[in-house]
Amino acid sequence: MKNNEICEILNIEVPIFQGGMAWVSDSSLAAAVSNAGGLGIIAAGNAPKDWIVDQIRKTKELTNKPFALNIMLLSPFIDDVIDAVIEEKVKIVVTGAGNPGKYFKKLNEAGVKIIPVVPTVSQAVRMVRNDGVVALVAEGAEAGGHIGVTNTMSLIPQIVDAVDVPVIAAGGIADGRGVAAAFCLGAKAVQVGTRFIVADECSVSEEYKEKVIKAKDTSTIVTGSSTGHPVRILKNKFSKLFKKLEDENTSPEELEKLGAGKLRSAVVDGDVDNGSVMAGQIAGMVKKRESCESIINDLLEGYERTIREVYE
Ligand code: TUI
Repeated sequence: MKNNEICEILNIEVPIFQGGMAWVSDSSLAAAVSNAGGLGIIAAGNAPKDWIVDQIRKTKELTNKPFALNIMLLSPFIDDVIDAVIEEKVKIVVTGAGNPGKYFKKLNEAGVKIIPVVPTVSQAVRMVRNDGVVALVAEGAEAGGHIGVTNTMSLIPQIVDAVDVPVIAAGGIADGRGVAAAFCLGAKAVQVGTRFIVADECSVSEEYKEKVIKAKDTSTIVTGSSTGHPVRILKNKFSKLFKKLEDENTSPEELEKLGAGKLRSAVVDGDVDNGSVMAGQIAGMVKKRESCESIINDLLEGYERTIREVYE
């Protein structure tokens, strides 16, 4: 699995991506994952250009290895983010939460390797028609944050069959068994989000980490389906209220107001009751705080153990 097709394209050692999670994936987390041989990803989220430039520069100070920037296409600063990519010479961009079509030309001219995250086969097919798209992340609805509707088990093989670029599987993967399963479905790499939230190098509040560690298999719900932006999130006072208001047909404008700034409250201020604690369904299995290197080694060892057991 090491040094496979994806590793060759991106010049990384291990085909494991750390998910670009808004407010969570900063230079500290991304550099630690890249230093451990995976692909560290800074999340631009809704952040302004100066924060993004600062994080890119910090990451370059912390690692000589390849890293990526995740661009959240709903960001109000999206044009500035694209400029930051080009000015700071970021070599790999992962896009999410929308169609990056408008930005392909600019990124491609700058020689950026583009890896769109897609939740459907039709999006996947559309994305690979563009120059510069070297791979796709196929993200199943087990994932935390903004999601589609199809689950990983069904989504991965269908996207693998539909495109001729390597596919990175995401959504519900947090140990070596999940990595092995993804590879069995035809993926050439995995993207892991939730497990990296509790990594030593992840700067989120202790309260956020504790909330993930305490989660069970049934601890997430999906809010925002009525506004067209479904988000998987841990159950708490905030998400239950949001869901209740949604069920009562509250207007999208009011819901948007209610949600504004809530991810930051949980990640930065540690308000895990009134804030938005995004995490995937696999949170129930994430129990241990450890370094990114230790997580990557465990994913690799677990993958190898699983494959051996399958063949026994
Ligand atoms: O982007 C994610 N996960 C995210 S982004 C985020 S920040 C946020 N917060 C609140 C509301 C919305 C976003 C938190 N988590 N994952 C990748 C992903 N991309 N999942 C689904 C999609 C996606 C959705 C629609 C990709 C393309 C797409 O295209 C729509 C179109 O118009 O073509």
